Amino acid sequence: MSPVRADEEIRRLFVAGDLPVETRHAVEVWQRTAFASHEGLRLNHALHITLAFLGNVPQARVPELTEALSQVSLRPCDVAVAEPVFLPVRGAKRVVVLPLLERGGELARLQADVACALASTGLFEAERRPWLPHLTVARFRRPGQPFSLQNVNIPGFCVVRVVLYSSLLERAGAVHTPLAVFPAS
Ligand code: 2AM
Repeated sequence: MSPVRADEEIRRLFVAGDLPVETRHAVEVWQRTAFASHEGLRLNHALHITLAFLGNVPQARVPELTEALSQVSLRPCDVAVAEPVFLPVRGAKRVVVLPLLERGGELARLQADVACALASTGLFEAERRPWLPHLTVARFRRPGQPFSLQNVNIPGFCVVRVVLYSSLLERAGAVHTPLAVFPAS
């Protein structure tokens, strides 16, 4: 990866699959009840399926990423929402996630294609650990212990668009701004 110059404008970037509005609402309803009495966690309302986290990238290189992503063949992906999991698996927990399940592997293929397209720019290196499709629903303020959570009953949904997001870390939480949207067809 090329070094970043001190005078370059930098963006913190990631690529994610978006949720249909009904799914977003269903997750929010579940979050409100499930975490009502857990003040040690911050609910995540910026719900998305992270496909690739790029981190800091010079603004001038965003068009290259957009071009690479536009070459990916995007097909709609059907997924089901599984019961909540506390991560990391070992040790004190940092997040609560809803894993996503799929039958045909389309979402996993989409993630691999996105990662490959991004890697072709030299601005992204795929993670070695296997990708876990999930929605992060809450973050521990301090690493903590798991607790029992209400079952989820959120209908399955279809991922129909992929978005290149810029993430600005503010005091009140991250602000995510879409830079480019890629609809599935
Ligand atoms: P997650 O919440 O789906 O796990 C934007 O910051 C998104 O990128 C986050 O929602 C998070 O995805 C993911 N992310 C943030 N920091 C990351 C890192 N250091 N490595 C991998 N993914 C990261």
